[in-house]
Amino acid sequence: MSVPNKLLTLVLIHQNTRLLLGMKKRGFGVGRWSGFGGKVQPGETILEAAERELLEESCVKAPDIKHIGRIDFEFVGEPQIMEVHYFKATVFEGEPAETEEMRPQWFDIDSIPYDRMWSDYVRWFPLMLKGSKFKGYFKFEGMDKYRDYNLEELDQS
Ligand code: 6OG
Repeated sequence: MSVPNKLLTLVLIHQNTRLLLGMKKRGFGVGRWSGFGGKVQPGETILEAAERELLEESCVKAPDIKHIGRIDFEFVGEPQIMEVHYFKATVFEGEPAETEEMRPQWFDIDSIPYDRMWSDYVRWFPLMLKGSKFKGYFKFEGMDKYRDYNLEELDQS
């Protein structure tokens, strides 16, 4: 029997040459820099979940948040696919602040800490930075390496 996908969100705030990332302080992906996001709850849309998680984890709201991509992650040995929906924003309201889950920090787009991020980031980040939409699939073996992947660049967003 097939298992329904686990729906997750991830939001990137990108302003010209800088990008806001958060250090994950607990739970899945702890110790890695990442965009802000989490699980879609029953009764909310994916967009609502993206906005809620962004606020909960970074203390900012992003009025121009836009869906830019989807990647399905398979973990070898696990039946459930993680379906992650990516969003991008260029403006925000409020001040990024540390929460129980994340410590936000601005990075220059020339010094993104790929070695301390999920290893898929280096593949799709260039598409996100240049304003393209994308769709992909990664098959992870453990937490660090992926065995297979494909990534398709869609139209410019
Ligand atoms: P919580 O379960 O803590 O949210 N996430 C990943 N992001 C990328 N780019 N690659 C991965 O490789 C990821 N695995 C998880 C999705 C988890 C957050 O971490 C992201 C969510 O934003 C497999 O609520």
